[in-house]
Amino acid sequence: MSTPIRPFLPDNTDWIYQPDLSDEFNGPNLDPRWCPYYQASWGDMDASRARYRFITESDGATSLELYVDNAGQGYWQPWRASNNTYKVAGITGGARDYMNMWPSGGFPVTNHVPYYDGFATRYGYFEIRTRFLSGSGLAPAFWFLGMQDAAYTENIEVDSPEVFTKNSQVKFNLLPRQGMDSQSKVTDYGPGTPLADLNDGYHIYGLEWDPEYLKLYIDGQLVSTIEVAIDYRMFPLISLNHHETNNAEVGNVYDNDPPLPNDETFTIDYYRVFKKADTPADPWPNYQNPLLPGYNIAERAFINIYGYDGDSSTSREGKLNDGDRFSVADTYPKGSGTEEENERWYNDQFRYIYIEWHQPVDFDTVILYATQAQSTAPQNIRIEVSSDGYDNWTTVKPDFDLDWQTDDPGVAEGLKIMLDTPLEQNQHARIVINTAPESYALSEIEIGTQINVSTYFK
Ligand SMILES: [Ca+2]
Ligand SMILES: [Ca+2]
Repeated sequence: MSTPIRPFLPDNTDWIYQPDLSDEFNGPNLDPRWCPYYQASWGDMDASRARYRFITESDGATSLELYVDNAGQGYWQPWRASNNTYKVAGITGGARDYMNMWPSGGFPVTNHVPYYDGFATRYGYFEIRTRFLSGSGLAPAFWFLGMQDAAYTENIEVDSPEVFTKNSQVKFNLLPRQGMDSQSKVTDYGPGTPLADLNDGYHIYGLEWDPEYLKLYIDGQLVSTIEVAIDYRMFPLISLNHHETNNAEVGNVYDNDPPLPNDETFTIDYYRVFKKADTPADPWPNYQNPLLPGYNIAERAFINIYGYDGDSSTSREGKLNDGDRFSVADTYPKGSGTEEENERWYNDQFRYIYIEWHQPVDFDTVILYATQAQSTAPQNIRIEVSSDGYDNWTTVKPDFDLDWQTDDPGVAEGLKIMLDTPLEQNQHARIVINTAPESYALSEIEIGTQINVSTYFK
C-alpha cells in the first residue's frame, strides 16, 4: 500500500491530495494539461516556447527542468524596448487570448494561444518542490493569475513567490489589476535569517489560499500572510525570467561571479494541490443553455475577436458574446502597441475570430448577427478547425460570400451558416475573414445544432 501524499505543513492532517489538479513531473513528456508557451499572446511565439527536459536527481527523484537556452533562444518581446533584453522559460496551467489583460489596457495580442484550463481552480493548498540557480539576473517564480471565467476584472496576480536572486529576496506579491493597492511582502533569505539558504538545493514553497487570506510557507514555515478574499478561479504559472541587462531589482546575468553556466535552470520536482473536505466547489458561470440541439451553445465558448471591444470590455468575450444582438464588437485595424506589434496584429490576427471550448462540443450551425450589416460586417469568410488550436487548420466551410440584406443601425440582421458536415467533439474552430471593411463589426455569434435565425428590430 502506498503512503498517501501529504502537504509539507506543520498540520497536514485535513488536506486531501488532488491528483487531477496536480503534476508529479515524472516525465517522460510534459503533461498536455500545461500550455508549453509562456504568455505567447504577448510575446514572440518561438521565444515564448518553454525549453525543458526531465532529469533524474541523485536521490532518484525525477524533475522537470525549465531552462533558458542562451545561444538558441530569442527575447520574449524583441520589438518592445522594455522587454527586449530578457528571455523566459515557463509553463502555464491555464491560457487563452486576452489572458492577463486588464481593462486599462495592455499589450496587443500578437499570437493566438489556444484555450487551456487543466489546472484552474479555487481555494486549497498549492505546493511546489523546486531548486534554482542563484545570482544576479534571474527571477524564478511560482505564481497565479485569475482565469477570468466571467469577467476580465477577475485577473489578480499572486506571486507565491517570485524570487529575485540578486538580493536574495523572496517576494510574496499580490498585484490587483483594478487600481487597488498592491501588497508586496518581501522576505530576505540567506545568512542571518531564520530561513535556510534557498540556493542550496530543493526547497518547498506552499501557498494556502483560503476564502479570507493567502499564506506563504517555505519549507513548512509560515513566512507571510495577506488578508484578501479572492473568490474566482486562478491557475498556476511556473516561470524563469533571465535578464541580460540590468534590471533594478533583478540585476543581470553578466553580473554573476563566478559566471553562471550557459543554461539557466529552474527545476521542479512536483506541483501538488490539496483541498479539505469542506473546501467550497469551484465556481463556474451559470450558463442558461445545455449543450443540446436547439440551443445556442455559444455562451459556453471563448470567442476572441481582435479589436477594441475585445481589449477593453470588462465582460469576457466583450460585446460579441453578451447575448445582446444590438451591442456591437467593433474591430479596429491598428492596436495600441509598437509599430511592429500593430503590423503583426493586423496582418496575423485581425482576420481571425477564434471559437474555443471548455469541453468538446457538437454543432452544425453558426449564425452571425450584425447591425448596419452591409457597410460594417465581414463580406467573405471561411471556417476552419484544428485539433490543438495551434496549427494544421483544415477548412470545414470553404470561402463564401455573406449576402447581407440590410444596412440599418436599428436592425440586427442574422445570417445563418450551415456547415457541410456537422462538427463532432470540436474544441478549436475559427472564422477566417477574407474580405471586410478595414474596421469590421459583428454584434453576436450564435452556435448550435438545429438553431434558428431571425432579424431583430430595435
Ligand atoms: Ca517528480
Ligand atoms: Ca452583442
